[in-house]
Amino acid sequence: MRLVEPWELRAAFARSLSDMYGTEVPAYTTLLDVAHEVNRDVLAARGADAERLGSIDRVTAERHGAIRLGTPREMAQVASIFGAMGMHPVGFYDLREAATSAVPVVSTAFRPIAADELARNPFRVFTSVLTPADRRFFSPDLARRLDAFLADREVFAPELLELAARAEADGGLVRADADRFLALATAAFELSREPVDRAWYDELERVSAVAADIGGVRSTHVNHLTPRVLDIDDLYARMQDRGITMIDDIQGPPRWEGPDVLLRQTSFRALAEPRAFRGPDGAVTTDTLRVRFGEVEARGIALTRAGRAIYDAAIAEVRTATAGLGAAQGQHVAREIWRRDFPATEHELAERRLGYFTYRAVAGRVVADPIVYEDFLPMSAAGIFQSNLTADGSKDVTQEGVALDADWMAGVVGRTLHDPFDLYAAQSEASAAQVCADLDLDPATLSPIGARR
Ligand code: OOG
Ligand code: NI
Repeated sequence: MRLVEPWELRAAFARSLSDMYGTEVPAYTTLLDVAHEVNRDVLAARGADAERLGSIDRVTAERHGAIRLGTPREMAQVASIFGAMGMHPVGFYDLREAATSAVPVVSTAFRPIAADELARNPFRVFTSVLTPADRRFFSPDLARRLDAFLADREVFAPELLELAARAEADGGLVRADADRFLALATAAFELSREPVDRAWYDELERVSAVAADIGGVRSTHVNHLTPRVLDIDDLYARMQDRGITMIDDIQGPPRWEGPDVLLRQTSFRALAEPRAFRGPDGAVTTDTLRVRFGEVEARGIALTRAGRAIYDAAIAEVRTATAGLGAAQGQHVAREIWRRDFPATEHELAERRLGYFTYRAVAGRVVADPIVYEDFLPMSAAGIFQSNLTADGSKDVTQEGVALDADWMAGVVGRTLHDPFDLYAAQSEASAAQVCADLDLDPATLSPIGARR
């Protein structure tokens, strides 16, 4: 019998999660409508050029989700569930350092890694895990109770994990099992209706709203699902016209006339949603929590390590230079810094080896196509986390933080943790080798002559 393949599971899961989220979070549906309008208008205005960083079919279906888990065990479990969908852990993000508020998590992203898999469906999930051992946030006593609470909960049903293991071993699932797997996987990320223990939630929230969101309840949930848009400034304006309050900034590079690089993101604030709470006397009451929000993003060209170093320095300079300025004036200052530091053409990005490109032969000539950035940015991620917190929480900087790194994360998920730069470089080099073979060129002499001016 034919197996439903990993990419089909991934595409179906992205759709099913999007349908669920749309039913539960109405503002998300508005965001999708507006994103579609913007993409349609950009396509009409710019034609084929609008598809330079991905076909309109890919961009229309494209989403990233974000989830937050409590323990290494839950991380290993989700790695298997995403593994069944052909999504692999890529990159390590330390939000404890990137955020000024108390965000006691470290993260990776699960995503497809091969170019053909990305083209089929690029669904990715930013996945964070709580760090109770970090004394800057948690006292030994609170950490002990938090660990015990988390050890006792079951976020992923045994049947879901069993199907995930089977899918990974066999390279897919028969139709009936695939349907069951998708239903269970979607349900695992719905918001639970189980009453929240008020005292426990509040105690954690005093330390960190993120800690309460993760460790204050017995389940997990997707906290945003992000569509991709071709003009994020236009989307921002249209959302505000519809009366949806957006956060102040678009994170990442400013809007400018040069090539789009990396990632620009913005979001609307988490909405107050009714939730059941259990008080110390056992009585259940209704109150609200703000744990699900909406985000949108525009993607640009992946930068090499050299390009990224320029980006990181520019972003740091922008932050200092624009402190206290309004959003519009801030964008103006940022644009000036970009004009000074970044090449204004794809051609120069390629020639200076600041961006990643693939190469192909067209009529005996080498043509360079940009590689789209498939990952996340720690500063933007921290910004998105922070803009949606109800309170800053507390961080005792006199305490020593616990050292966690990419190797730690690889051990936790029990798999290779891919380095994003290595993935882009390998893709670029493979295409360069191919075009040299096709045109009988010496690879040492290959220059990205085809990149656009
Ligand atoms: C994840 C925030 C990071 C992004 O797009 O940078 C993220 C979270 O809020 O759990 O999704
Ligand atoms: Ni996000």
